[in-house]
Amino acid sequence: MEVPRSSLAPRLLLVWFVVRSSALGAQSSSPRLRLSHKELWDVNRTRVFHSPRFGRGVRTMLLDEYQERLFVGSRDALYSLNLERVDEHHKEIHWPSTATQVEECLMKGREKSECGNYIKVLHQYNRTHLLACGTGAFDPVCAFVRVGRWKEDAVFELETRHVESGRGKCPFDPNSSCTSTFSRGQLYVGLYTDYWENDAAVCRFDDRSHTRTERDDGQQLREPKFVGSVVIPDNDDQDDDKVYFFFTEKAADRDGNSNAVYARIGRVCANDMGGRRLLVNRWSSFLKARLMCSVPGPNGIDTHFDELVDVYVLKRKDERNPEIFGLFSATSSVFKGYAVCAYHMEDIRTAFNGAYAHRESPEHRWSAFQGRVPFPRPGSCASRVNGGQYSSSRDFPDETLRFVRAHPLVLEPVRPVHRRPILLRPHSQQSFTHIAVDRVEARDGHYNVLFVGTDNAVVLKVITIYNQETDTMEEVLLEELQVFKVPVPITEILISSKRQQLYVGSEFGVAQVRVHQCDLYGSACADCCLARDPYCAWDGVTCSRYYPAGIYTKRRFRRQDVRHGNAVQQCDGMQINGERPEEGDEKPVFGVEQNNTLLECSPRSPQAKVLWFRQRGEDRDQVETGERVVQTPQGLLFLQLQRGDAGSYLCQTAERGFIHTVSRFSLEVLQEERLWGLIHVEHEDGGEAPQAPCPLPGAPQGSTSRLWYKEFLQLIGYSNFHKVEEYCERVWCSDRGRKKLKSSPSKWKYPQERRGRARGEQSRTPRHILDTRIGRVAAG
Ligand SMILES: *[C@@H]1O[C@H](CO)[C@@H](O)[C@H](O)[C@H]1NC(C)=O
Ligand SMILES: *[C@@H]1O[C@H](CO)[C@@H](O)[C@H](O)[C@H]1NC(C)=O
Ligand SMILES: *[C@@H]1O[C@H](CO)[C@@H](O)[C@H](O)[C@H]1NC(C)=O
Ligand SMILES: CC(=O)N[C@H]1CO[C@H](CO)[C@@H](O)[C@@H]1O
Repeated sequence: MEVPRSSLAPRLLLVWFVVRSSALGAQSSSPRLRLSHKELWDVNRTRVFHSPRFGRGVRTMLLDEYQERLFVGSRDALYSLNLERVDEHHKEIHWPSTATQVEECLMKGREKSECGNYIKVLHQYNRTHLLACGTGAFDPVCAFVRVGRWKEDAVFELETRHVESGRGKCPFDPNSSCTSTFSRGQLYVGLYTDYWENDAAVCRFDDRSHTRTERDDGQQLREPKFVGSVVIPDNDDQDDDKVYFFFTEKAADRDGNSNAVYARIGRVCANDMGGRRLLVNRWSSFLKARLMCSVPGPNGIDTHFDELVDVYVLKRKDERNPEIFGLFSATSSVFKGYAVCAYHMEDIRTAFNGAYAHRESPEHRWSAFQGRVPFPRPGSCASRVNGGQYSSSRDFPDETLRFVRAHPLVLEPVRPVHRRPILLRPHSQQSFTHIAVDRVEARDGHYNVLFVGTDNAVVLKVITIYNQETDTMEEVLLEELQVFKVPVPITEILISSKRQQLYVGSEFGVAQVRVHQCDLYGSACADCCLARDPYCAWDGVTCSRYYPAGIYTKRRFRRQDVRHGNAVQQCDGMQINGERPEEGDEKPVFGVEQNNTLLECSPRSPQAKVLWFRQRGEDRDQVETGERVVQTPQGLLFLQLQRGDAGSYLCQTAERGFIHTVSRFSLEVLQEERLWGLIHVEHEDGGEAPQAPCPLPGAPQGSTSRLWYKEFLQLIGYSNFHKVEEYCERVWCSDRGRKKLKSSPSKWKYPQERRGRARGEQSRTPRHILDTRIGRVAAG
């Protein structure tokens, strides 16, 4: 139903509250893994193509698995990238606007940057050629690009002799919204066809003919923003293929609320040639429906996400029934919310086969058209399904054509699967810009893995799990990947399931990112299970790629529980694989009396809860925190350390019922006077001191200020020699210390530690904490 959308903000706020307190929003929004760009590099999971001449980013991308190339349209350039390694052996076509074009563009008062040739349309035209169209300095152009038939042909050339006008196929303005799809020699486009952006149209072109929507017809299109398009067969008869367009348009409401918009799905027959006497070169089959994505609220008032941001069509084996994912936003002056809804073709077809929306005049409400509907049914195709009576839309009776022209809207909206979003961010700091979906077979079923791009170079990897019993949706945020160094908006995401790669486009370039890197979750069974990543399973040794049964039948067993993440059940009685076992070594930590000391422990997963215990003999008590002992995200912080604080501590994480001991510490408390005395002596003592095992950090090479640490140990009267020695090595011989850490057999690294080390810092510990740590003081 077309319900006018008036006061959005209060409703959204209400929903935000409801969602917050309901099971739907009860999950934390922390990812299991958060990887910075540098970290993605360090683990060899990404490559980035960034040509020096690469200007104004990615406008369009085309994946060609057959030729193993990724074609990219940019400003004044087309690129052909290597799918395996986007940053190696690329080919480039320079295709700027002509000097005349630029001159005329500038004369129209446009900026120089706008007068570039922005490639916005790029399709596989035939076995040997691509079709490319660009804005050509507000004078759209189209041309063929020769790519050769075989990958060995290795050609990439613009057919410069046949550059033709691209009017109607590509917009004038580089920023204009535009969508296109190509099928069987036909180009289907949704765009603004003119310089002033007055004429929005959905068009079809082949070599000889074209079809389009009516000009200036607010019933068909009203200031649309085009988002996506796809050709989907209805049945075995090709003549029944439909082209679907996704867009947002202004609502034509009684109350004249000019800001209200609706998300739409529009549909035409792929073979629609228009009528013979009526609707010449106009669609005889254009219909549209509202694409609904809303959250049920109390009192039956729903909050609607009406602005379609992006759409992804997940192809299946059954070509007729892909799954459709829409990324929506709802904006108010207060905040911006996002939602992802999924749609089944069955529901889409039902809507289009249902009642036509009708109203007597713009002052009336929309209702179902009650009169006689002509035959063939308006909006259907000239195909066998219609009795084979009509070989072309040109033969359709006038009555059918007149009806479809007057009733382009169907009454029932298309509702999402489960009648609710599968992903909901009612209150988001980030803007979501793009979505792509991969279908993954796991041990306990199939999962749709969503990859959602943001405006700050991040891709979120998420699965959502529907619980039938409670009719709720659980969102599992697996990874948060920062795919570009700079926080640019993500403008494209393509997936190669075959290669298990994402190709992500932005202003900065094209990044290739592997969709999974299971070992990063940790090598223990529990870490792997708790991650709930359908791509990953524990194979008895490591967390690695999960292959469904039959592909690698040799594998004895695989532990994975995506639905519940029940590590207790999956990994019961299993060796935690030598990784910080329950009875592992205690890490010695030295604090100075009256000073601050941090026992560092951050959980593997930001989703885990950290618990601190103090061990006294057999007894283990939870540490009482308060003003002096503070639990921070970096660990347990002691302010003004006291002698009584000395003892054994352990840090545990709890996650989905699984308890894991992360570290054990033995905290020793040193007396301040003795330490100070010692450091002073050393500084004044000069060259006579015997060689220290390594120079003090910051001290010039060969400096006299060297510390003989054994003497130091004796001075502070330390009995437990080994531990202190180890401590000193760590503090003073930091390089060696780091190397030692790196080569340690445990592969696991905490995300935060990794991040810290990558930046050449110790950790993300705040500066003031670092500065008060004994390491600093002792180092002088
Ligand atoms: C990095 O990954 C590529 C595959 O993307 C592989 O060919 C290469 O050997 C890897 N390099 C290292 C150092 O692991
Ligand atoms: C497009 O829009 C952006 C911001 O909305 C603006 O900065 C830019 O100049 C516009 N034109 C082009 C050619 O990108
Ligand atoms: C593909 O289309 C181009 C442009 O029309 C044409 O020159 C070429 O011969 C075609 N190739 C094939 C294999 O049909
Ligand atoms: C040995 C040591 O670390 N001493 C420091 C303890 O804290 C005080 C005040 O915070 C410092 O002045 C000492 O240098």
